[in-house]
Amino acid sequence: MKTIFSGIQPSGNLHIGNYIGTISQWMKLQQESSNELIFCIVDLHAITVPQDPKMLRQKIVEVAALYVASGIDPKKSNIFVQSENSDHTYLTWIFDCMIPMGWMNRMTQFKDKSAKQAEGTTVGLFNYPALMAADILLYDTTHVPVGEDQRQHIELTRDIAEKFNKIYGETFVPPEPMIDKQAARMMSLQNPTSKMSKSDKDQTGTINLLDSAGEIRKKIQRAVTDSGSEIVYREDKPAVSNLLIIYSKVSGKSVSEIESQYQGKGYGDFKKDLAEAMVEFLTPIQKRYNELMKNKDELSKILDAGAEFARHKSSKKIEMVKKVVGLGR
Ligand code: ATP
Ligand code: LTN
Repeated sequence: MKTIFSGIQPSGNLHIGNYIGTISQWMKLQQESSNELIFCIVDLHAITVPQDPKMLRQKIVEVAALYVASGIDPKKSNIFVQSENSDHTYLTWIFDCMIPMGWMNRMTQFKDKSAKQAEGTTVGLFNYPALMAADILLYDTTHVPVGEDQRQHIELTRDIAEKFNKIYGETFVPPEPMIDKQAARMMSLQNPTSKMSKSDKDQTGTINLLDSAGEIRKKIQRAVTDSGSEIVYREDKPAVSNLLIIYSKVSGKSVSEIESQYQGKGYGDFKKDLAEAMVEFLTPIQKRYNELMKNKDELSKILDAGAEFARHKSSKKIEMVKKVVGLGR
């Protein structure tokens, strides 16, 4: 049996990169009935950079609704909000007291994110990977489906588990990352050298799951392409290759099928069809999302049940940790 844990920050609008890179992997894992699945809305991670409190609370509910609308089935998966289980922050402190500074200093995402913080970088942003390790290790997670940018954090999580086990005896399961080779790093439609990101100030390169049909058509129409007119997946064609993967993932066709479909045709036809495939793909997700947001009772019940499951499972791990570390009486 696999135990799967993953999370997304409610720090903005979920986009097609989040969906293709992670949520679609979660859906596949959901099809194996023996898996235990835990999907978290990591609001404590979101506050590592400034957030407007009202907006944050709204985004937490929106992200939860998008998980369900995208096909995460609450009968098969547990969905909960990170801050509703304080065991995450408790375990983070214990990890803080055993992680060498040097390990944290190596984290490349911190370097990127802190460079963007105009108001100064917080200790929380530096400590972010320790909280992520706590998220994962609290639940005896065996596999963590994420995008490529999270690989280093999962390697650190493994190192923390191994170090803890060495000092205090077998307590944590070192987890494996699960990264979809093709979809691990979807790029901005405006700049194929930078990752599609929800915190990107310029959202014209990002297709959000809740974008209207008009916005989707406009963004795809304006997407940058490469020199030459061939529609092929090739290293020297990063923009077109990115669009081909997106097309493949939203239409269910393989990349080579799409390449042959557009042999001898121009970018115009390709982009027009891609936009329609995207609209067709997102329409049912948006419909379900709107239903969930209209009547929040269903969502509340899902999140209450998820939090209860999470607290129940993690409390046993915390008891064990306190005992081996020598905390309390
Ligand atoms: P931010 O811009 O705030 O860092 P983000 O868009 O990178 O946000 P996260 O909440 O950090 O999104 O990531 C959620 C999940 O989606 C992670 O598993 C991450 O690896 C994955 N992910 C994010 N962006 C992409 C992308 N462009 N391609 C593939 N996967 C992605
Ligand atoms: N750091 C991740 C989000 C995240 C996560 C996790 C992913 C927090 N905790 C645990 C997988 C498992 C991010 O920013 N994408």
